[in-house]
Amino acid sequence: MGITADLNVAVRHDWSVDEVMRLLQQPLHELLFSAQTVHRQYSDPGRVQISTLLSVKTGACPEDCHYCPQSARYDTGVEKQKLMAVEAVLDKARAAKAAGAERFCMGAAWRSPHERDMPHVLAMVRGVKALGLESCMTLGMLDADQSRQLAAAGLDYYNHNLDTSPEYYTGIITTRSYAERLQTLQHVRDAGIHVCSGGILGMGEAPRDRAGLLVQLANLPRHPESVPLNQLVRVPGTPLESGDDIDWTDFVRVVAVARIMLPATQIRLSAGREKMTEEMQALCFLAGANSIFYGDCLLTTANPEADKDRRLLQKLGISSQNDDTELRSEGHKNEQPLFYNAADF
Ligand code: SAM
Ligand code: DTB
Ligand code: SF4
Repeated sequence: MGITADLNVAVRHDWSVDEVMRLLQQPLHELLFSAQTVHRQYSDPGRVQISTLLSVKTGACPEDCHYCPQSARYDTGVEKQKLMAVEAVLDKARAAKAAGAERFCMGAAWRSPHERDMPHVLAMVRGVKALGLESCMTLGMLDADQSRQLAAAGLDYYNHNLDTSPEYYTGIITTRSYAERLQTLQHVRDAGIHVCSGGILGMGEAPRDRAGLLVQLANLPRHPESVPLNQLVRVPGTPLESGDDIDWTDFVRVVAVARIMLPATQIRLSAGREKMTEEMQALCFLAGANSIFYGDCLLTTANPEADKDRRLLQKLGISSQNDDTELRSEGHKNEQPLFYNAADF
């Protein structure tokens, strides 16, 4: 196929949808080989970054995202919860750190944060940083001033997903535009916060929409430092409660192509792992995924139990990125992995 030579693992910002479609259509073995070639030039394939999520404000969201259990428009049975107290959030952050998380991600079911909420979320960021954790927030749309305030508090990452291609987007969300999402990402970037932006696969989109999403992310002026790839969690009561799931090979293909297009980015295997087999997750890691959400719960839905994930990573010989234990004495080739500090990753 010869695509590996052409890739030249450069950090590019000029991808076309047709070009990405050709990559997505590669036989899986060719694509995996190319993705691994890129991955090994930028990262240790035996390490994954570990993030833990907490919903700090749950449900009653005014937006209409068709996938989301937290929209006030759908009857999903999600229990509403007002913005949590800062100390309660920090208790959860301490527990996440003790369990081995490197990054603590706080999510709020808002269209955008209200001014009265800002002092509280800023205190959460400062508190999480003081624990020695990386901080991430996802609070909806931000303006320039809110972005600067979060940056000044020490926020490391802001998550704001493009979700899908611009073309497919209008059938999924009507209450905010794609352009508004891009504007928030620009504010976050301008404020000096790392950008975390990705999408959801399995919402009925065509392969061309998957390519379109990846092109949007890769052609940003700077690549997002973090790209979460979620497999749709179908929640009863949402407009997307039923439909055909994405085929596992297509999901793995998107991970591999994301790795090729975004060589230095952390690619997170995010929501949907509950329904993925261990074999599929292993293939996603082989395709270049190098981050996961760790902990029994995502925002409102289940994630694999922490023990199960620990066992899976151990079986695969993968350790956490912040683990000081030297896995391999030299490089990461031809060495038997020595298992890390298994008690806490
Ligand atoms: N309200 C904020 C916003 O939407 O910007 C932040 C929280 S929102 C729940 C964060 C992201 O979670 C969404 O952009 C979407 O990509 C993902 N998400 C929500 N529901 C999901 C589901 N059922 N399956 C997979 N991903 C989902
Ligand atoms: C992201 O891309 N996935 C996470 C995080 N960013 C905030 C959220 C997944 C939510 C899955 C549905 C739920 O648990 O409510
Ligand atoms: Fe609200 Fe975010 Fe859910 Fe959309 S994804 S309904 S903005 S919580």
